[in-house]
Amino acid sequence: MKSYLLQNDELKKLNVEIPGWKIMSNYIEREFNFSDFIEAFSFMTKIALICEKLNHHPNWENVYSKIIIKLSTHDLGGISNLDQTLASKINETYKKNFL
Ligand code: H2B
Repeated sequence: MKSYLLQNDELKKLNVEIPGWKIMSNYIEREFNFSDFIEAFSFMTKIALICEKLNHHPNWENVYSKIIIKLSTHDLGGISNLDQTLASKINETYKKNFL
């Protein structure tokens, strides 16, 4: 997929299109909490496969049952359509498997 930086009007719509994500100046961020490490890591494994397919990868940290994911497009220096696509797939994966 060709990536491009989101324009202001597209950035404004993100809170509706990818609920739960905080929109920062150069990246988007969401925190997820699970019941234990195995559940958190299982979520990360599912996401990792999606990232490889998209060739788009998160900055993330995991502390036991908590995961903080930050998405930005390093090649373009900001938030792109690929970040939006990945965030949306992450939301779907969470809803489908962990809610
Ligand atoms: N992931 C993210 N988040 N941003 C990028 O700019 C990026 C990536 N670039 N994954 C890709 C890999 C690029 O470095 C490779 C060479 O395609």
